[in-house]
Amino acid sequence: QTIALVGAPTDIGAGHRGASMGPEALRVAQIAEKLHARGLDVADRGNLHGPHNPWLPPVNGYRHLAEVVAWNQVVHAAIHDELAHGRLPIMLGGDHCLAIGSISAVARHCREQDRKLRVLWLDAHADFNTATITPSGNIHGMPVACLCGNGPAELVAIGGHAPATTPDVFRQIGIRSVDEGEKRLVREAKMAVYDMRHIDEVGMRGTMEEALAGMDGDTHLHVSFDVDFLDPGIAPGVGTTVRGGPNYREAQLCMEMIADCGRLGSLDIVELNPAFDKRNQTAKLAVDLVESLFGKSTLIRA
Ligand code: DIR
Ligand code: MN
Ligand code: MN
Ligand code: MN
Repeated sequence: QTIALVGAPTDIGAGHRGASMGPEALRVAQIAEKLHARGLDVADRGNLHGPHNPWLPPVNGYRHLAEVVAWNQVVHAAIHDELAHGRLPIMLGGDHCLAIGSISAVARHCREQDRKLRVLWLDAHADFNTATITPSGNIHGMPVACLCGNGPAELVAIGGHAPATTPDVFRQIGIRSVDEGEKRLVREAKMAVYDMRHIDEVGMRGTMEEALAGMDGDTHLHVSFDVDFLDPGIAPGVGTTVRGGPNYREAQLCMEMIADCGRLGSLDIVELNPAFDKRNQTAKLAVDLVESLFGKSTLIRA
């Protein structure tokens, strides 16, 4: 199977500029070369194109809604095309609003192939905000809500099927920042949130066993990796750091256990912001973790 790298260089949904440099930082950190060295077939499709960031304040609770819609339409088409040709797409973001396009494409592909969907949402944040409760108007705080039908019609209907998916497909891991109004929506949706307290109490191993449970041979696993999932001590290169995230070993175990389950079908790497980084260390760490996600391990494992 071929891995397709799809760059989406925009910070259109974020509250800080610079995630638009994420795709190139991941390439400089040799994401293609490291995956190729693992014996994988990798094709770098280059970058998608979309509107520039006008850097305007929110209107009716959304910043840059029209531009966010345009970017997500382009992402949806590109990711769906890769899946339809049997490839494993890795979307190189870009901010997390782009997961509306990528995950709606994965959900559409699963409907077409009659497969089940599981989404692991690795993030410090629940990204379940709406226009009325958002503290920022930034759409990167809203993609899970939009994918579940709670958002503007233009985003909820991307890909033609509204809503794209339902809360029960999600497993959120590493969460430690949920806004006041957002807490109620997460609870009402019965979203499976494995927050940092859960990881503290049962460990990363127990958490991942729960998050990966119940998949079968017909399940497509999508991983949406917001780099702010990681503790800022090891991953400073993001716009919205939140202290108290998984450390290096916990993050490695998380990725290794996903690799071991053998179901990975698509991946987003989002919110990497080189403007906040030093010597590209966060991109290098993300690539190191992606190697583990694709099966790199210290020993040959039985
Ligand atoms: C915050 C930040 N919950 C918001 N969200 C972020 O603005 O909605 N998500 N940074 O990654
Ligand atoms: Mn996020
Ligand atoms: Mn398809
Ligand atoms: Mn986040």
